[in-house]
Amino acid sequence: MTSLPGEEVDKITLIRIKLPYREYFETSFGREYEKHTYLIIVEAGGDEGYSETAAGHYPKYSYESADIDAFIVEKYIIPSIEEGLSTDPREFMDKVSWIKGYNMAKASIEMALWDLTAKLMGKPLYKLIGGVREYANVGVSIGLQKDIDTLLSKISSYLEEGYQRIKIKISRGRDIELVKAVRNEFPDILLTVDANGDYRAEDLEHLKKLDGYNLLYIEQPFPYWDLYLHSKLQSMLETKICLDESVYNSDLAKEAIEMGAGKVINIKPGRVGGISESIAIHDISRDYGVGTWIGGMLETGIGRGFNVALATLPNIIYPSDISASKRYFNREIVTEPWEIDDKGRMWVRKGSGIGVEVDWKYIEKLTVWKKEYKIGG
Ligand code: OSB
Ligand code: MG
Repeated sequence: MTSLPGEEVDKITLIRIKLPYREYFETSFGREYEKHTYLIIVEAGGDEGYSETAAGHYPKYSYESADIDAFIVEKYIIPSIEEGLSTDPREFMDKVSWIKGYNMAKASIEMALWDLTAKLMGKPLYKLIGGVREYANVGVSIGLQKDIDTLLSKISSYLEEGYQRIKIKISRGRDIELVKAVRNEFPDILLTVDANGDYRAEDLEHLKKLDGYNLLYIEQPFPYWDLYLHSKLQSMLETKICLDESVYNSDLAKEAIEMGAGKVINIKPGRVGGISESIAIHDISRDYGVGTWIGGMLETGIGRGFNVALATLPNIIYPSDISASKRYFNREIVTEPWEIDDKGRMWVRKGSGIGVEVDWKYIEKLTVWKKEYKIGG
């Protein structure tokens, strides 16, 4: 990476918000009815960078949550940087590397620094990080539904909208019959399943039944810490395994690939600690011939801007979990909702950084609390 501007950061603002989802989202770890996150604003050189934490209302996807991350920011991250911070995201990561874990908390600031850096350079973020196209190829992730008919009708309307790939959530006891019904109705679509780590060693034989439905891959069948079981299942299957929760840094990406724990990697910037680490995982996967895509955390229009930028990288060869704003929210916190075209592409914004305008009036209504931290002398 070439040299980045490195202005001095003046202020960091954290705004804890909640906003309703259009409908609840159910996975093997439970239902979420509202988006809970905090927004970050970093200020330097008269410009502002934005981001949000990917962590949700409760620590169910991982040990992080919006409130836990806000605490980590105030208690450990701010004291590590308050004497002075340059806008270079890599310097920020060095300063907080002593804090174990909490990748989403770190990423919430690292990503705002990338947005700000791109703005200071007057460049769209996707160009700064080496994107090779001006759009993301996108699919949709559909939660567990009340019955199979509802699932099938949702799939058919998302396909009509243009989504290139359908992912359905599965869990122990709610799997084969869903896949069978979907394949029956839609024999040729790009189809994947995501278990969010619900299965255990005793399910290995059962999971073999997922072979034979022509799935593009099976996402995260086992808990995040269990690369061994993933490698065992991968050796029993024709279908590729895709790792999500398990891969939280680039060393793990390399080792998971080498031990045969998966043949596809879902990259989420929050989960891995930001944009730099996302690029590192992207590059390592490419070196091994492993395809990647960008995952989603039901982000607001701010987080989505980063996901779209990352999805323009060359080794993003599968459709990403990046859907239109209206799939998540009745009203967005950015002034222009994200949309897809009829070929299932989401186009990057032309402005510098992630290129979104924020609807501050609406955010005021969604605000639970707000804090400001002065940085440097
Ligand atoms: O496992 O990919 C996941 C949402 C929240 C937490 C975990 C996951 C998801 C999704 C939704 O699948 C992806 C999206 O549309 O943002
Ligand atoms: Mg997943």
